[in-house]
Amino acid sequence: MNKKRVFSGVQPSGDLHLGNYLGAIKQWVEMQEKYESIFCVVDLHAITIKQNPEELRKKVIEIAKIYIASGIDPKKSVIFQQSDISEHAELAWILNTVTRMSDLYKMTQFKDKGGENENIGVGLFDYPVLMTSDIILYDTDVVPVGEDQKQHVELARDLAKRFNHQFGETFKVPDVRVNKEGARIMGLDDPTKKMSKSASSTLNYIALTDDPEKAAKKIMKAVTDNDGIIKYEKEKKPGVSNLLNVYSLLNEESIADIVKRYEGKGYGDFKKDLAEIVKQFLISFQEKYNAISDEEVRGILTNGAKKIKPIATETYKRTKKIMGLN
Ligand code: AQP
Repeated sequence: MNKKRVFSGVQPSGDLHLGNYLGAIKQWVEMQEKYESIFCVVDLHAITIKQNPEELRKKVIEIAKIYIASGIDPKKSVIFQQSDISEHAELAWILNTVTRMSDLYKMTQFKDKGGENENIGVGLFDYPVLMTSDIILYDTDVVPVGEDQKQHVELARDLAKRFNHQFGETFKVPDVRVNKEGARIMGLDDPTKKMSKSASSTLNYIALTDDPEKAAKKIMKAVTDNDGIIKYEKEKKPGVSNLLNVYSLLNEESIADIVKRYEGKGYGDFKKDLAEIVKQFLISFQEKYNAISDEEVRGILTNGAKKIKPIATETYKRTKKIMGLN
């Protein structure tokens, strides 16, 4: 039986953080064993906000290195750069013609990123359509993402179905997969909002490229509460619950076991141990990251694009044909 296909990606903008790793990349690593896996560095998405071209070039290499250092094996999975395959943008244009303004106005991420502002870029508004194109271009079965991207994958499902209904069976309708535990890692300085690379303070997140000592200090400074009891209560104790979540995912241990171990102990002990876990995780991650050369990554991206170009070409041809285009 043919393996099911997985597709996902991360934007080469800002610093990749523990939220991106625990919410998305960590599950990709597990899934690559069972699925035919395609992981993209989505640079066309990154340019929906202003980027410095030189920085962007570097960032693409950095993200691909992060994939590999996290455990994505280029022998098992395809890793490629979105702008290497022109069909992403071409199919997005076609999909624009079946997308309604009302579909996109509903997207909470667009609203969060300043949807009310008249001067906001059209690209940011259209971002979910490009994301739909990324996914359905490869006849994707499953899209593993963090909670914040779930709505976009649901739109991809709707657009694929709408297109199929209008023109005839063309696209596979993808399923979304959100990892229950890492779905939403919260900001360390404000645990009521998601950890985000565009946060105003670097105390909000732990970047995968952060100095491990400094990262440990960020854990020590993380916002908690005053009742001094270590337990998981997302609504009442968002800070402690978030730290428990990170602890559990990095140490591969259940939250219940961790809570039991810290019974009667204070936040100081708990944070100190978590700070050490984060530090050790980063040391080991960065060791792998630093062992990969830029040249190697460029080769992997080029090979990845070569490998999957035929799938994209076939889907795009099929789409044009069914619509009466050349
Ligand atoms: N805090 C988070 N918890 C769990 N998963 C998260 N993801 C992002 N933040 C969290 C998941 O990471 C993947 C890649 O995301 P992206 O960088 O392409 O875009 P994003 O979701 O917009 O990430 P950021 O950090 O929040 O960026 P900004 O600040 O620019 O908005 C996705 O699967 C995402 O769900």
